[in-house]
Amino acid sequence: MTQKRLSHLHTQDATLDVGKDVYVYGPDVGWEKASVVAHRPDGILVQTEQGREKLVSPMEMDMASNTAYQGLKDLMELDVLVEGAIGESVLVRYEADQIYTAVGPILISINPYKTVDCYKQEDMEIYAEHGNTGIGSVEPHIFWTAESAYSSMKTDRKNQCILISGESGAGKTEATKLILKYLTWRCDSSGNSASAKPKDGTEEIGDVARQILDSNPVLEAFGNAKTVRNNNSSRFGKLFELQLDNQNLIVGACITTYLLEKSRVVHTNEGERNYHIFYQMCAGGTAEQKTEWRVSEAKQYHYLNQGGNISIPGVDDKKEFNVVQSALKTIGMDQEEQRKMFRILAAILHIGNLKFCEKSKTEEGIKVENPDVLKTVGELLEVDITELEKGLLMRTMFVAGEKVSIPFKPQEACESRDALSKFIYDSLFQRLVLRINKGMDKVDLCNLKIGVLDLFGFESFKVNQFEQLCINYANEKLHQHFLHHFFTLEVAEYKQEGVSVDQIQFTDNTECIKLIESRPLGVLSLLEEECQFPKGTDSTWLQKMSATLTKHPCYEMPRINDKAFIVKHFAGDVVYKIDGFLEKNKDVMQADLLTVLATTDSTLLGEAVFSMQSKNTGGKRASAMQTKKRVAGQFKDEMQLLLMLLEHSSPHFVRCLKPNEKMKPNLFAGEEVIRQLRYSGLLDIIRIRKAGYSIRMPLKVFVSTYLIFAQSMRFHKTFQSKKPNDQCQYLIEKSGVKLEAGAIVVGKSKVFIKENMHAGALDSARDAILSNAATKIQ
Ligand code: AOV
Ligand code: MG
Repeated sequence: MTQKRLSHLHTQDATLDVGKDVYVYGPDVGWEKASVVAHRPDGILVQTEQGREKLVSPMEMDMASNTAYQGLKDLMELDVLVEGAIGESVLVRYEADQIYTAVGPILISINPYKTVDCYKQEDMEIYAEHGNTGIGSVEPHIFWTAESAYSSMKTDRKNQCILISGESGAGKTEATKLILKYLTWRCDSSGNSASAKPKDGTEEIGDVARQILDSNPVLEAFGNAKTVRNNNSSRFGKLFELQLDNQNLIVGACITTYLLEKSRVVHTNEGERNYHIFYQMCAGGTAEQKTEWRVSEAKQYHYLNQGGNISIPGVDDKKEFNVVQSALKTIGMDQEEQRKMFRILAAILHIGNLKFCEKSKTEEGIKVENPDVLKTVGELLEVDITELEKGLLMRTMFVAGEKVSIPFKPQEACESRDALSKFIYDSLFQRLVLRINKGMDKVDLCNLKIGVLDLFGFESFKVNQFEQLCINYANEKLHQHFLHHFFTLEVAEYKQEGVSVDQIQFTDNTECIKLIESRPLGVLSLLEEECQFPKGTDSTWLQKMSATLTKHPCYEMPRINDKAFIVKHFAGDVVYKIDGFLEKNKDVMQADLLTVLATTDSTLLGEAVFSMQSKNTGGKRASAMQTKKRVAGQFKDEMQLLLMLLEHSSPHFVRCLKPNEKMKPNLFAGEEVIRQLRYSGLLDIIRIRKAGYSIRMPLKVFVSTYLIFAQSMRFHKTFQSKKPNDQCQYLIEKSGVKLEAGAIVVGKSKVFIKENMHAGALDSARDAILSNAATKIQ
């Protein structure tokens, strides 16, 4: 979505006099600092700080800031509010390895793509001691946000949630880990902890903290993968809830996950990898383990070698496998349980290598080309090999009440094979999350919660599909929550107080959300509907969308490719290719194969399959043929639930930014950073907060603070009989302070004051009276 810049200049502005400092805009470089050299008929000649001369139009210039060069801790304190100044200030900090900046209560974090030395024990101690006193006394930091969530919880006795957003690779997951590191330490060592620890040793808090921290390597091994945007991209969303008791100590935690990208198990694009755990097994399994799994090198497996990326620079899969195995132990999975799980993962790799071909020219039907692989799969899954083979080669149908078997074509068998792998992997992942929670969820002992939300970041690839639509939809919902918190509530408060709301303008994303989730005419509803038509295809779905949504402001048809549509997201336009949408949304698994899985002798697989079925059918044991809620519908419900939860907790926002697309340290692409700040609504927030009333005092507080202005009137009946808002008005007039129009507005229950300096002026006037009085007495 194109958004307006904060301001621009005109030739006659005094700020453009020769010799003045300005910011100039260039399409590739973004904003640069420069000074005015001369005025020419066709523009203004400037010299940039790098010494280049440029002819620019006043439209592409802004006046320079006198404070940005200092790299301000809080962007709200900038003297001029222009993009160039914001970029300059953030850059100055970035170059000094200060990756955090505050925007009022919001934290901006720029991915350093290198180790920065600010997460030590001493650093945590600083924030525990001073973090609650505001950004004045400490540097903005992820620990500062964590501390403010913790201290708000303590004082307000309300659930808190830290919401981390940003594009893929911006640093959300790293931020989440740092927050957990801080909070597990903080709530374990806070003043009252020592005396509050149970003496009988039944609830060793340290163990819970360790379990919480160790759940991360496990979840990352199973749910993260290399994409072209991030070598450790989270392919699922997660909400991590820390549970605290009435003494504010951690007693447990619970993880909720959202929509694991299943398709990655069977297919990866160029330059990408499957989930880390598979490569870790291949690289780090002992000889004994590998014999049991019958697994060799990663490059032997179709599921692992498609993207061409077997290893990630700087990552040692072998070492990671040891970390994961020991973390699995911490979360309570013993050797035997781990063994069972790895067998099933190994089975998935072998399933991917199964090949099918026609039996022969004369004989109808297909066969498995590599029966030895089939045998391995059957043994690892502990199912009957003949039944498994049947399930893979043909489908059972009921025709006029009679059971008939219809053989697949080789291509159909491959699809069915892949569906089997996806189902098994997803079931295992869900079970793993359940398993982690089983060890640490202590909701009964919990009094208040601090949530940390780490969703998959906004994505726009060359080819975007069903998964990207879900991911980007989730980001829209989160963005809406953010906007609602900062703007909608602000507008509502002004309106309620009878204060003019002219200045509050922001780029709302309601339309885009409506486009995606409206019923019956929204992208997801139409998809759902098409999935119900026996003859529905991706193309018929697109036709329906084109017929009904073309006029929507956030929907567009691409000019060249007719098998795609464009959604104008808050973070940019994304072209979605329609191929595979219906199939991914239906997510069907052959009933016959499900029946085979249900007969497994592996307790772990049986449990995983059962818990998956229960989840999809509301707890009833499903027959293999039972239909379930489709993927998009289920995801939409989950998002709805998440949003409800967020609305009932106090939010703290962290906005992660990518300094460049190359994943490189010390490289600041100014234009990229400003683009992210712009669409994330942060520039709007700075503008509105500055223009708006940052100080709000209840009428009574205002009267008692500035009562001195009433002087002799104070005890006078006429003053006492005035209504509180008239009293405030009277005090403002009597203060003698010269105020700009609208600088202070008396609302129905509060006095609204613009920026600190106006309150400062009132305070100075009051102090002057007080010190005068004091002198007189002396
Ligand atoms: P994401 O969670 O926002 O992307 P990550 O948190 O995985 O992004 O960060 C990507 C990579 O950036 C990490 O693997 C680190 O190498 C580096 N990084 C991020 N934050 C820091 C930091 N504070 N210090 C040092 N390096 C950092 V995605 O999950 O793709 O949306 O789906
Ligand atoms: Mg992540």
